[in-house]
Amino acid sequence: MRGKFITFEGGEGSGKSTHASLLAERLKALAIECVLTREPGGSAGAEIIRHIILSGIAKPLGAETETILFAAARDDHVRMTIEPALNAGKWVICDRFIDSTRVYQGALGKVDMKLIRGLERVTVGAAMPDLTFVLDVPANIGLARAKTRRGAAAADRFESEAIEFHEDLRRAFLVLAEREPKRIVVIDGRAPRDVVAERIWAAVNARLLGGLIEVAESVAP
Ligand code: Z5A
Repeated sequence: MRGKFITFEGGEGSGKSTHASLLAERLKALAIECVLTREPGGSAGAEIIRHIILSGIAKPLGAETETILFAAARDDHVRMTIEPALNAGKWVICDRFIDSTRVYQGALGKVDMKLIRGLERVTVGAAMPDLTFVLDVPANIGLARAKTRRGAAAADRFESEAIEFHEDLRRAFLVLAEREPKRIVVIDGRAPRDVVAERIWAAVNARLLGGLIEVAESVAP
């Protein structure tokens, strides 16, 4: 049986990496094999493209070119990592995926949605997420968390954008979630880590495991 595909989305420092990894551990504890991956990156070719994009050297080439670079990375990632895992019955948990392109390059970068949807059709194919979490935190909280975690290292291409950019990102993710309620679940990422983790687990259990696993009470998203 084909595995399930779960993605985590949201602004900087919203907790995507933390919760993608906690969810993978929880699934493994139930003997569900899973692959934890990320975008941009997640395969050898895509990691090279990640380095190019996040260094900022492609920024002067414009938002369309960056969009095409993200798509090239996704194409390699889907073919080399995601599809083989899903076909082998493994679950795939990915830190960022198509919704990041729709928001960063589409809603904020003003790249034509026809180009974005066209690239999605070519790169994603059947690998559409079964479930997507948008971790929602105010931009100032997310950026402060990302800064603490980064320490003395320099901010990357997107982290160094103005606070208004990050607030617009937050709103754009919420708009996407409103449009696709069957796939996208919004989780309040300001809550303590274990509360957020329980809310995510409750949604995975209800939507993908048929409610078979007991979850802690009082975990409504
Ligand atoms: N991008 C794009 O433009 N288009 C695309 O199509 C794709 C991506 C796929 C990738 O950056 C960049 O590429 C990204 C969008 C763009 N923009 N930027 N920058 P990245 O992979 O380097 O970083 P990121 O995806 O933005 O994630 P992040 O900044 O690493 O944050 P995070 O994964 O959401 O958060 P975290 O690392 O799990 O947590 C941050 C800190 O907060 C950490 O110390 C945690 O311990 C702490 N934390 C987590 N949860 C909590 C709670 N609940 N309470 C308190 N503290 C917490």
